[in-house]
Amino acid sequence: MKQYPITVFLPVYNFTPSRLVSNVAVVENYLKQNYPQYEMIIVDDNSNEATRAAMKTLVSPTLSVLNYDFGPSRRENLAASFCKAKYEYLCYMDVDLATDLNCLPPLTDSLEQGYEIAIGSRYKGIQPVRNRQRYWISNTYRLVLKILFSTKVLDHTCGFKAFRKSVVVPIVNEMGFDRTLRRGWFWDAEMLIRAQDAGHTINEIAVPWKADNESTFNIKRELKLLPCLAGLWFKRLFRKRNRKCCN
Ligand SMILES: Nc1nc2c(ncn2[C@@H]2O[C@H](COP(=O)(O)OP(=O)(O)O)[C@@H](O)[C@H]2O)c(=O)[nH]1
Ligand SMILES: [Mg+2]
Repeated sequence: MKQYPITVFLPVYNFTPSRLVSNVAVVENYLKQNYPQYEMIIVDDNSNEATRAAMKTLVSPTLSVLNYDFGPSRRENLAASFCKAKYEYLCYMDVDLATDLNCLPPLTDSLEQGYEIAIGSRYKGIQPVRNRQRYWISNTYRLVLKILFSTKVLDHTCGFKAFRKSVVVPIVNEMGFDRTLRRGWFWDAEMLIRAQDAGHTINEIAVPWKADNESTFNIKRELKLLPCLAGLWFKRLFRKRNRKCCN
């Protein structure tokens, strides 16, 4: 049993109702056995009726549901919810439980040891089993991030991350809310790039990960993130130039 409490965010969008109910029960059971105090917060991004109805059946003093009528936003509403966490250590995880729950304590222990951010990584030593299309998209994206931002992180996108609230909330505020919802999954990369620029400590931990058949991934939608990616690149370029001018 750990010595510290934790807030767990579960982002949800149009998820099979029966799986939602059983997976939330699995998470709750795991937290009960491993943490002295915990809370779970479901972040629903304007899901369909069936998913919302399933959420209503999930009544527990340790669970709350935040229903947004603006979405799907991928990460915007999730990030905006971080300030509502009751505890200093917070994490989010995909509700399809693609990452083994036993990987959660190493993440939160890293925070306890002094890291400010701890992230699950599917590319540390191992390559996740994925279909060919996702494999190439994912590896191309990783290469682009490395070339453009010199990031040290190997896997920005894994939906299994933990933060100190006092560190992540200011970053979220600095990033602002993208009302166009174009940023999508790039939110994760932008947050980690900004965190590295600000000198925050990040522990990247290898996690086993299994691809789930239920996926909201859509390449046409994800391509909308490209202007956001270019925007951050230019912002950093000008910041570097200004710094040089001042020196
Ligand atoms: N709140 C919120 N959650 C989302 C959205 N899209 C996906 N999710 C959730 O994010 C997690 C990962 O999504 P998934 O479709 O499995 O992505 P994949 O594993 O990369 O194919 C799951 O828990 C989804 O229910 C969204 O727009 N808003
Ligand atoms: Mg998934």
